[in-house]
Amino acid sequence: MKIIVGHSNMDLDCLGSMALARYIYPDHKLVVSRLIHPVAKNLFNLYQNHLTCIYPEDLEGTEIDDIVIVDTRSRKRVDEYFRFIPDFTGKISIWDHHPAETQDIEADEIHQAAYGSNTTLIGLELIKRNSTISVEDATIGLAGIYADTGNFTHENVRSEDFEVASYLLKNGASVAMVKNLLKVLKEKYQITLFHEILNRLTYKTINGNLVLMSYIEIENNESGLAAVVEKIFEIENPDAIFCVFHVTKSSNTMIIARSKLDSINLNGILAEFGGSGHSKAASALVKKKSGMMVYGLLEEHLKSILEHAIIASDIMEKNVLTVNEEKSLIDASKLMESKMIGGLPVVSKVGQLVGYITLRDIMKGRKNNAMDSPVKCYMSRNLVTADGNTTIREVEAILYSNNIGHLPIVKGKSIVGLVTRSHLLDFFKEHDPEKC
Ligand SMILES: [Mn+2]
Repeated sequence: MKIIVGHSNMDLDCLGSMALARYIYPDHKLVVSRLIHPVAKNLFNLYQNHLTCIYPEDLEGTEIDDIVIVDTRSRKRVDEYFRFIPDFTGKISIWDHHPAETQDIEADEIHQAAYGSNTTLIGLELIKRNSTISVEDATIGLAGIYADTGNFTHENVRSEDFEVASYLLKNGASVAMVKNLLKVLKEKYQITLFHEILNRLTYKTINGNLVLMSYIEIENNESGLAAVVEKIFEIENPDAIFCVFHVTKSSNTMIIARSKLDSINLNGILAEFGGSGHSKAASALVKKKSGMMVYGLLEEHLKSILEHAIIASDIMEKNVLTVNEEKSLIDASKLMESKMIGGLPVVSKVGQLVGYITLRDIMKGRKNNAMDSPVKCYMSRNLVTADGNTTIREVEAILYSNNIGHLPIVKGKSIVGLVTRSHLLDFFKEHDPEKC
């Protein structure tokens, strides 16, 4: 017998890959994991008859001579199948979009590319072969691409993901169905937990970073907790979130964390608790300790390890051009023209910040034929300012809520810098590309 397998805890991309792989390997049987990730449960329930699959136990005592592995190449993640065929010596082909690692399975054939989804990798082969596929498989495949690329918004997305999505649409994939299958919080307990965490969320500013933390006790270790944390992270949009779950039955404690800043590297932070993952998504399992204690330790650890958030004085323009309040509008307008700027902070003769004058204010003076008037007659005096320690997040909020494009940074009554919208955009381009 020849078989196709994906990784344990099958997700949508894994199922999408398996559904499409059957067109490359029509003589192979699909073997599905006994573990299905909560995000893929609905899809699997809906399509399991269509997929005509067998289970790992069915492999026991069967002669297998060819295995195709999709969406993984890690031995650990396919152990569930190989356990039943310990003497397997046949051919192994791999289709995987994950990066290679040292403990990977040795295969006779490896198809790899870092596309956003693994379904894309297999879909491209079908495009090459000019294959026509069923509406059901097209929908399953499309769900896989949407899921692994975060609806085409994750940084991993490639043009090929769009190309295969387009191919699947041409083959009749239903976007309405995909939308329905992609609902993140499917289980009732996930929704309950979602509300519970929201209710107990604490907002902390740790070294200038906005960090959300929550502590919850749950009876059993349910799967799908990470999806709940992610949903809250998406809605609240802090710099990082740390949810601590204490499982009363096993008295183990789980920390699930997400971050959006390069400066908050979760992999490093959770290493202290034996955790691992990526820099922006990681988790840890702490055994046999009081949950509240773990929570307390985590908070202390964050205080000591989190880098200071970037503040206004880090990104502000320090050599701020100003104009004296006694200067004429004509002088101010010449100065702005020569520097190609639209506004200037205005200072008194002792150097205190007293107002801001823009080209628009000067236009008013021109209309009134008053270009010789001093700047102080036309400048705006209601100034919004901030001090140098204001975090970037706060600066952004100030600019947007006051609908202004420049924020003078002051020390006492003196201007020490200026942050403009373009400074902020430059900063985001480098640190938080999602915002651009
Ligand atoms: Mn995948």
